[in-house]
Order: sequence, then C-alpha cells, then structure tokens
Amino acid sequence: MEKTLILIKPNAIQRGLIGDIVTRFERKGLRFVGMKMLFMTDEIVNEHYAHLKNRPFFPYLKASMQAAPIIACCIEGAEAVDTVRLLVGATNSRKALPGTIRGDFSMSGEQNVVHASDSVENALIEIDRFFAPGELFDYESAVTRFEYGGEESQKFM
Ligand code: IDP
Ligand code: MG
Repeated sequence: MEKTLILIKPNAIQRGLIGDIVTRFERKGLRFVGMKMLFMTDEIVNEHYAHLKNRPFFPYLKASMQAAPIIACCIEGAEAVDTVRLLVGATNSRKALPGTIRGDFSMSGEQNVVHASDSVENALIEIDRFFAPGELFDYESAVTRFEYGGEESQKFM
C-alpha cells in the first residue's frame, strides 16, 4: 500500500498536540508503520527543505524545525499521499479549511504543526531520509476488510 511521511513539527510538540495529530490520521483509517522522535540536524533540514533554501524565510523555517525534537511518522493507506495532504490542509494555516489539521490547530504559515510529503515520488525519498528499512513495520491488519471495499482491496493492496 502507498506510504507517506509526516513530521510532527517542534511547534506541535511544544503545544502538546502529538495525540490530537496522531488521532486525526488513525481515525481516518491510515496505519502507522513507523514512528520516531529526533532532532533535525543542519544537514537534514537543508536537505529536506532544499527547495526553499533561497527564500527569505528559510532561516526562520530552519530555526523553527530545530527548536525542539520532531516526530517522524510513516503512515500507509490507499492513495495515502493525496489523502494526507487533504487532511493536513493548505500551507498557510489561516487559509487552511476548518476540519483540516492546520485549519483546526494553527494560525501560522510557518508554525503549521505538520509536514506531509507532496507526491508519491517525494514520499519515497522522504521516508528514506528518516527511516532505515528495519524501522518500518509490515504487520497484518485485522480490520482492512471493514475499511476498504472489495474493488479497492484489489486495486490498492
Ligand atoms: P508544505 O509544508 O505545505 O508542503 P512548502 O511550500 O513545502 O509547504 O513549505 C515548507 C514549509 O516552509 C511550510 O510548511 C512552512 O512551515 C514554511 N513556509 C512555506 N512558505 C512560507 C512562507 O511564505 N513564510 C514562512 N514560512 C513558510
Ligand atoms: Mg512541502
């Protein structure tokens, strides 16, 4: 099944939102297959946000990602990358729709509580950035047949 990467950002850790964020993904029916707390080094931040390194806000973004540990999560489900981006909401939390994670938990464009991979291709690269193969878990689900229809099981699993 498709996998994607979530980072619970330092601002969410500081604000005590870990449980609320994890619950959003669990309730939806996405499965956690990897989870770890770590500090993002200069090297990892520079690599992870390489597409933004020339933007004026980059130093602020970098400091915000190193202000506390993060929790990296690998989660899976049918079309997980797109589904998770919808659950997370727009980058600027003030524009993110109510009901999305950013829309419900943040007022900021920078301190927007979570990162989520933006394409299947980037998800593969980003999962590799944070997890060694032995840190991801492939385990049997007891409820998949109640979460997906027969046709979806054929198509996505
Ligand atoms: P995304 O997180 O929704 O994929 P990106 O454009 O990849 O958005 O930006 C990565 C992160 O950089 C954002 O989540 C946010 O923390 C920060 N960021 C993006 N645009 C701005 C901005 O205009 N001002 C301040 N921070 C920004
Ligand atoms: Mg992005």
